[in-house]
Amino acid sequence: MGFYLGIDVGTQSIKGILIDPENGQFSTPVPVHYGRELPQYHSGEGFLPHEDPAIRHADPAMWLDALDMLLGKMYAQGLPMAQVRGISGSGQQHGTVYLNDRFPELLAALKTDASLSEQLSASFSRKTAPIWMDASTGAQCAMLREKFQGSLKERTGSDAAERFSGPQIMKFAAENEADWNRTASVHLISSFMASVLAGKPAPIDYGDGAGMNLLNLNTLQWDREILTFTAPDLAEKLPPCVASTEIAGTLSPYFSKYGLPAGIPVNVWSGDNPNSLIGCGCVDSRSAMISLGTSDTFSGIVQNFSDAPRKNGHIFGCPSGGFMSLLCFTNGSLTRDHFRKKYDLSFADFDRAAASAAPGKFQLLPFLIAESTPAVPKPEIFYNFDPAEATAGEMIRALIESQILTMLYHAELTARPANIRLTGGASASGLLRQLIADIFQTPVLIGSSAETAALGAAMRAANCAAGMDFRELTERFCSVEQIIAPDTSLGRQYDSALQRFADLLQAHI
Ligand code: XUL
Repeated sequence: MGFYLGIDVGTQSIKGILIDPENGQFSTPVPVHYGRELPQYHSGEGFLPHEDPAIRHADPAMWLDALDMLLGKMYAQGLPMAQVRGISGSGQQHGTVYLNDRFPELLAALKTDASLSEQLSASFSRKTAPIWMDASTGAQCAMLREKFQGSLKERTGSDAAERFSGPQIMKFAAENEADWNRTASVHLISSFMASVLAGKPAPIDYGDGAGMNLLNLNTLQWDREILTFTAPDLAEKLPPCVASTEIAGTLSPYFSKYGLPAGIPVNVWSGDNPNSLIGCGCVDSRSAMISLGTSDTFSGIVQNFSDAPRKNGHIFGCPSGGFMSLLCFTNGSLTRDHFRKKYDLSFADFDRAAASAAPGKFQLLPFLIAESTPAVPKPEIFYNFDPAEATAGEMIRALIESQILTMLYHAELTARPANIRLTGGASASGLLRQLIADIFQTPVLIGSSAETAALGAAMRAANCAAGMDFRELTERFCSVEQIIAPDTSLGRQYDSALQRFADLLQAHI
């Protein structure tokens, strides 16, 4: 039945994985790190340096070069590219790519003797793409809130959020009128990359489309009234929005240079969170997912939009049907890493230092960069202890525990989930695994792949191109390798830590 390719265009790197559904096996993920392998883009952490910490943009040509480099690496490694029968992908959510009217013609004319960036850079109507870490649209969010009040969340599944595509488009259209007029289409990173593979403009899916503050989740159509308020002629500039199971087109002959067969189905791409939910093996509302990546996220599945949590976070389409809830905590791994470097510790010593401190003793609000949940536009750290008196271990434990307590606090759980599927780079840490189990008092399940966004994309490719059922794919690819049981003797201690964390939040935010 062949192989299926999943590609994940993340914040700091792009990754590819091949799955073989017949044997339930997947290849070792192949990565390209933008900062290290594409230094010409000066984007060490995946975005261009800017003196204003609220401005976080990337050069979209970097993602094109990364795609060429990734497929080149996979081909050179001898992976069975000629036997690939379908492709799908995952993009960091919310980022927008602005294209002029030459985009369709340049896509259709791709030649194998030049790179993607050489051939497609002339189609950008805006040189840079704001990514999900951008928090510069406070004024636009305020306008959206004033105009639509609570109905924005009732319609789009989210209150106005700085990083969401709608407020970003609104800002660009208002501040750069001439460039906006030259913009013929606005794509998400996911639909932009799918367009490149398909050699023609691709639709946006309900999973990633819901992260724009523009899609009405009651009707699954772009909300005309919100579009009109956001930017002139936006309705004409957005691709259609479709279910995540749809085909975007067939693979452009350009990719034959990497041994891939032209004409195989390209599934519409989705966001990294909807893809991770699939790759993690979350198939129903009993499981929750925590992803510890550049950002930390907490997600669950609901069948109906009307059943979704209402107060915090966001609702997106779930690629296997229904909807997913998502809480995004911007201060994830980058913040853990900052503390690790501050104390000059290796990863193992970082964990050891935290393990040496007492559980649930101190809490802090770790907003080292602008935070999404709760919305905190300016970096600031608040403590309920004197940081000058704390040991490195106490400080690190306070950070990690508070990052988990904020998930529990904001998750609006009516009952603890039956289990938590854990993914993302930092999920390799034994300490983080145990602390999540202890603080949530819920078993934590570790799957066989940490690259759940790329794996989920590959599983979606097999579903789209070969009609394989998601439950069957989950059984084959999402086996549980390890179960971490909570230490029930710590339940009471963490209940009071949660109360102290809530008091700290209420005192400052
Ligand atoms: C979700 C969010 C991040 C990005 C990058 O709303 O902003 O999780 O998708 O991972």
